[in-house]
Amino acid sequence: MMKSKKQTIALVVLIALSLPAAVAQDTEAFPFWLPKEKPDRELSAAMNRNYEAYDAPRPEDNELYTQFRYTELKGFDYNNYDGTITRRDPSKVIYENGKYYVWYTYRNTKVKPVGLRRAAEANDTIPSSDWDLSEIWYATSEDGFTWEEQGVAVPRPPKPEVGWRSVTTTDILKWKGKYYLYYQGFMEASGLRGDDCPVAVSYADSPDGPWTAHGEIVIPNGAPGEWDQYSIHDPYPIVRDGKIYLYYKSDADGDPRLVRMQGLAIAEDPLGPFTKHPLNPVINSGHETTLFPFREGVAALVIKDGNEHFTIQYAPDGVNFEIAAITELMPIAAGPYVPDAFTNTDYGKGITWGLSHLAPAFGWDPLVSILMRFDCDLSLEVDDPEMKAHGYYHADPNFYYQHGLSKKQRERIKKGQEAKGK
Ligand code: AAL
Repeated sequence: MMKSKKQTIALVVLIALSLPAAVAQDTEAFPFWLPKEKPDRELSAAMNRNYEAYDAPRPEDNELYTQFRYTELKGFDYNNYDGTITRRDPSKVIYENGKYYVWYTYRNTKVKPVGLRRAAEANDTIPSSDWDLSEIWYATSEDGFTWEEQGVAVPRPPKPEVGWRSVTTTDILKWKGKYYLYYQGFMEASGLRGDDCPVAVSYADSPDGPWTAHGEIVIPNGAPGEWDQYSIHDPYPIVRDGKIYLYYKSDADGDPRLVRMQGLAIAEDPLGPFTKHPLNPVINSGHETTLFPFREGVAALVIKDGNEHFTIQYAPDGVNFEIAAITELMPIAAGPYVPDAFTNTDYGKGITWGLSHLAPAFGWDPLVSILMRFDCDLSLEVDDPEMKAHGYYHADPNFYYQHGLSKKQRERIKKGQEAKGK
C-alpha cells in the first residue's frame, strides 16, 4: 500500500520527534529502537541469545554474518560436462610470485564414474566415485576470476604406496618458506566399504613444485570403534600458536545415514607427528572443512550436514566452537584466500573470497563437478553492506519445484488423504 507523501512526512516527523526519547527508551515493552547493547531488563531466551551469542544484535553489524555471491570461472574445460573430466574440492588459495595459486582434485578418465553404489564394477580405467582415479592438479590466476591450468602437482603413486588408487581433496600449508600439500590417499576404490582413506602429504620448495611425496600416512584413521576409524577427509591446515592446526572431517555413525563432524590434529612439524585433540570432534556438523583465523580465535563455515548446518561458527581457542551466525547458500567445499592463514597471527582479519565447487554440477549422471568463485564479507577490513543483506530472493519458481516430492512421498500423502476418505 503506497504511503501518500503527507503520510511519509508525518512518519518522518514522528520518528524525528520521538528519536531523542528513543535513545533513553524507558518503555514498558521492549523498545522500538533495537538497543545496541544488552538492555538492563528481563529478556526472553531468544533476546538474551541475540545479545549473548552473536557479534551484534543485527546481522548487518555481525562481522561473522555474510551472504555469498558466485561467479563462473574462466579457463577450465570440462569436455562438454560428459563426466570424463572433473575438478573439485579446491584448496585454500595462496598468493605467491605475484599471482594466485589453487590446487584441486582432477580426474580425467576415459569413461564417467559408475557411482559409489556400483564401486564393485570399478577397475583401473572405470572410476567408482567422482573423485576416484584422481590426481591433484593446480592452476594460477592474476585476478581470481580467470585461471590458467598448470597441470599435475601430485600424481597417483605406484601401488601399494598411500594414495595409489586416488589422491584427492587437498589443502596447502606454507611453513618456514616451504610448501606442503595434504591430501586424502585412497588405497581402494571409494565406495567398496565406504569412503575410506587416511591423509598423506607431499612437500616442495616452490608452489610450482616439484612435489616430493612423504610416502607415509600423517593423519591416520582412528582406532577401531572410534568416530574417525574409517575416513580422514578434507585435511585443512592453518598456523596458530606457532603450531600446525589441521582440521579434518570424518564420516561417522552410518545407520546407514552418515554423520559428518570435524576434528583437529596439532603438530609442531608439517610431517608430524600430529596429535588428535582429546575433545574431538570439535565441530558437530558440516561437510567439507573451511576455517580461517579470526580475531584471537578461529572461525569455521559449517555447511550441509548436522544439527548446525549452514552456520558460521567461532572458537576463541580454536577448539570450542559456538554458532556465530546463520546464513544460506553457503559455498560448498570452500577454499578461501586467507592472507593470514600461515602468518601465526594472533588477530585474524578474515576472508572475502575463494573457490568452491558444485558436486555434482548437473545432476547425478554424468557425475561431473566444477569449480566456481565465491565472494563474501567475513573480513574486519571490509564493510560491504550488500553482503550483509539477508534472505535471498530466488526469482524463479523452478528453483523450488526442482526440489519436488519423491514418488514415495506422493504415495504417502495420497494414502493419508484416502485414509481421511478425501
Ligand atoms: C568431498 C570430501 C571428500 C570426500 C569426497 C571427496 O566432499 O568430503 O573428498 O572423500 O567428498
